[in-house]
Amino acid sequence: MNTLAVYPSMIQTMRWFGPNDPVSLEDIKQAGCSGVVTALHHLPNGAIWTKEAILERKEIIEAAGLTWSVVESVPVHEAIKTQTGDFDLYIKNYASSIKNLGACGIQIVTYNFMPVLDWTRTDLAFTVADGSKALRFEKAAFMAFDLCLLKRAGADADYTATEKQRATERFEQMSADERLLLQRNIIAGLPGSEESFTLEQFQQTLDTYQGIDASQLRNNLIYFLRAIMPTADEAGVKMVIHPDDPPYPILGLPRVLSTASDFQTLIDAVPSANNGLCFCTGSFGVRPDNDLPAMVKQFADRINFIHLRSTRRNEWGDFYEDNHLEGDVDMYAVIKELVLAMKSRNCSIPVRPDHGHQMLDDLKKKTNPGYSAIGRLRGLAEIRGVELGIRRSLQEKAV
Ligand code: DNO
Repeated sequence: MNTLAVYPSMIQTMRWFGPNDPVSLEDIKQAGCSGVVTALHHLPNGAIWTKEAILERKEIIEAAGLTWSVVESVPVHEAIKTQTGDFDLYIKNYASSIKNLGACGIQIVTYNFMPVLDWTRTDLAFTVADGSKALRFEKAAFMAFDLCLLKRAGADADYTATEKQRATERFEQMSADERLLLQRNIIAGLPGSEESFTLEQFQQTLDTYQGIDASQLRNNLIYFLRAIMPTADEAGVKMVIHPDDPPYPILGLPRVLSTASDFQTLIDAVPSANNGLCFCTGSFGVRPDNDLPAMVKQFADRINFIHLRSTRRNEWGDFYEDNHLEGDVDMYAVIKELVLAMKSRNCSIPVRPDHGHQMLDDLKKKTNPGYSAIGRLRGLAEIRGVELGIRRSLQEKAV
């Protein structure tokens, strides 16, 4: 008899970038996962995901004995975010993809509404004390990119005199190669972001946001959700928005999903139960004013996908990705709230260890930044242990 049955457990998954991912489905299975999180990365943003293409991918996953638990992501075309050009057509295409996914039995879809860049880091190989490599966002380097490499019009007004001085000093310390690497890290596209730019293209894309402030971007998001949600409801698909990473404005671009109040505004505007959240502790956790366990409690009915990762920040606003149970995120308290949420909803929610350090044998390999096998295996193993301990002690208390 499974004495823990009354406390449902999370569905353990890992992200898989498709057949070219150096981490195989067999690796993911050996890590103890039952599910896979993936997307049709080969399709351009805005294209309709046909049933044939979805089923082809689904069969590959199922042949390995796994389930396609979550789509991450069906990317939102930039025209939808700025409401320009063919945005209505792209919304229709998006709805068709959702309908097709639902028809193929895939019921959770992640997306984000971050302008231009998906997640952003300045350093993809930051060596931590134990010799493993982590992803890092260093504010001075980011400002140096903005002010000295991109030379963005308006950047000057976005920073204080002290920040500008730090940025210039940082820039002067960098070699030509380091400057190029920084630029590449920021605009050449991180895994899953689907977009990659040259410096000129990047500036042109930033320019498309002229005149779009946070309230306009929020309206565009609400417009998009109101348009697609009836299709999602009919198809039985839960939409889960991923928070901004980092969770504050960068490059003069607006942000609309960085705090609890941002998400509350979204569900007030579009109340469908399928308007949900991808609860990413690494993204939300960068802001000290986000109380993560309280957010799980507040949105217990809306969290339909979980990313567990912990960041460690300093007084400058820099952060790096720490081990999953270290850093600023109180992982025990977050997992406990998640266990309670699943209990009250009587359901299991898919989770993935979000990122991991490049470590051990993976240091010798070419890996997708953040998505090497061994670091994620470690993260998942730790999370799994914490969850089991919590479920078991709650269960024992109950009997
Ligand atoms: C980074 C990821 C993000 C995420 C998207 C969701 O590792 O968490 O790229 O997949 O923002 O749309």
